[in-house]
This record gives sequence, C-alpha cells and structure tokens, in this order.
Amino acid sequence: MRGGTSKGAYFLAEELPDDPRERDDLLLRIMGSPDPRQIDGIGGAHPLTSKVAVVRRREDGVGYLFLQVAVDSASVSAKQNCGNLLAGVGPFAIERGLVEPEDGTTRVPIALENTGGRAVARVATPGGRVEYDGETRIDGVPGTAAAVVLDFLDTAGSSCGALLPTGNERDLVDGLWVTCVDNGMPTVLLRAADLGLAGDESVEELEADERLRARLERVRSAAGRLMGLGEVRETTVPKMTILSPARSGGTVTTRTFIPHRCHSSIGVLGAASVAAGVRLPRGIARDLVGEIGTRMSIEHPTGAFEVELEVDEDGAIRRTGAVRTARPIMDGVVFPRPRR
Ligand code: NQM
Repeated sequence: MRGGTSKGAYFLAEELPDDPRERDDLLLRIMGSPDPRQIDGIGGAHPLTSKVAVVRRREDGVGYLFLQVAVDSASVSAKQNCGNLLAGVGPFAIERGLVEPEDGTTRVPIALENTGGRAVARVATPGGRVEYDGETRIDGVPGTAAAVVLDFLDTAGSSCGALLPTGNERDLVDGLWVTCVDNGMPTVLLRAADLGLAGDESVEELEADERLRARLERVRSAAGRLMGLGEVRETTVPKMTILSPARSGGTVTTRTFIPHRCHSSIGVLGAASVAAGVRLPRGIARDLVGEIGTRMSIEHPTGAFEVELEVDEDGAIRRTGAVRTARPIMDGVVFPRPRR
C-alpha cells in the first residue's frame, strides 16, 4: 500500500514468524535487502519505499508495528514509528476483517507498538466499504484520494521520555545551536544559516554535499547521546531537520535527513516534532517563524504538510492531528528470496 508519502508491505502479524530474528530475516528476503537496487525483492530502493507494517487485532482496536527495512544493509529496525504507513493501517485492518466498518466513517483505534503511543484513524467507509477515491491532495503524491484523518494522542516524549529530551529548549552541539525535540519522532532541529545553507536547496544538492552530511552525522551522534538514545550510528533516529524561513506563506521551510538520505517531503511524526519545536520560546527556530497558532504549515521539498497541535493551558501537547491518504497497490502472494 501507499501510506501517505511512503510505500510499504502490510502483513497480518499472525502470518509472520513470532521470533523477531526469523521475521526480520524473512522481511529482508522479501524486500530484496541488502542491495542498493533491491532488485530481487519488492522494496523500492529508498528508505521511504522499503517499509513494513505489521498489524494485529487487539481488544481495543488494532496494534501496528512499523519496521524499517534498510536498503543496502541487512538490518531491520523497530526503533521508530512511521506516521505515513500508519495511514494505510486503518483501511488494511478493515479490509482484513480486524475492524467492523460503519456506514460513513469508521474510527480505528491504533496502538503504536514501536513507542507505546496511541492514534485514531478516521477512514471513509460509505456503505461499509473502504473508499479510496476522493478529493484530498497531499503534497508529494500525484492526484487526489480519500482523506484518512490521523489523531495522535500522546506523542510527546514517545521515544525519549520527554518532549525536550535534553531538558533544554536549545543546546550547543559540535559548535552548532540545536533544538532536540520528540513529539512522536526524535528530531534535531538546526538552522540552515548556521550550516552555510539557504535552506531551500534541492534534495539532490543536499545529498551530494558530503561535507554537510559528515557534519550532520557528527551533530547527530552527539545529540543522540544527549537525547538519551545512546549510540545512534546504526539507528534511524534522531532525524535531522534543517530550518529556514517559510517561502510560501507557511510556518517554516524544512529539509530533513532520515537520517542519511534527504526526505523528498517530511514524515508525519517528523512534521509533528518540527511543529512542537518551532513554537518553543527559547528554541533555535523562534526568530525564523512568525506568529504561531495551533495549525502549522511545515514547508518541505515537494510542498507543505499541515499539522494541528492541541495544547493545554500549561503548554503540554494533548493531541497532534494530520491528514493523509492511502491506497492499496496490490494484494497477493510474495515469493521471498531463498536463504543463502
Ligand atoms: O515521521 C520517514 C516517512 C517517514 C516517517 C522517516 C514518518 C513519520 O515519511 O511519521 O512517516 O522519517 O524515516 O514515512
């Protein structure tokens, strides 16, 4: 299925091995990793198209475990969430009979097994059938489709234990001022100008800049430790988001490394974390953004991502909302590469 701006293989948990090592070995052989082209599997040769969703029935809805299958190494990581693949979980759960559809809209409560959070997906189900066609456009996906509305209920500190994992709104790391934030995705915010960038460079330009990538990795490694994530060289979090003033009337312009490739748009929880980070009064982005309301438009290389934050009187984030679309692309039998 395409889920938001990502694409992945969705499985019922009961159809995969229980043992995580066996499961991961099977998924590597299904996706065709390790191989930069994933030529012998169904992966799309980019982290955004080498993803897996494992869905199971629960008393209070469904459970969703996200697995990032590395492209050019033999590793599968459960250390992060993916709000984009999440968009397909509600429709998949209804299609597979895990959730009874309503006539109109079906609310699917989803336990985020990677981080322990909760989300609710609202799926269009006129006449009790999932509707994929619709008028909703999300930047980074051609055409329009039916909206899947996602509400995240307790994302602050999902992986690091606190919205501000270092305890500070800004930290000096490897000579750069950064804001470390976790509103569903551990993210390090940096200012483009501090890196000698304008901030609206193309994905290709940024990926070709080896000095920049090496610098980002040094900052990431030190910030990861400060955020309580330990040694992050082999993990996909924290993400690195470079900020500059908005170009198209939004809140801020972003370029995000996830963490080694530059995202063609931005992750859902990545955008939720940026939204939470740019509103901090002493954060590094405060002078880059104007007046901030509950709705923020996070600009990215292929458009903008709207995030809605519901904040308590004491400043705590109660709910994070986002609109996505999803679509099944094929349904059937996959033939894993045999074990060597
Ligand atoms: O942040 C990419 C994506 C993601 C993750 C990544 C995501 C999220 O765009 O919720 O969706 O940051 O690795 O799918």
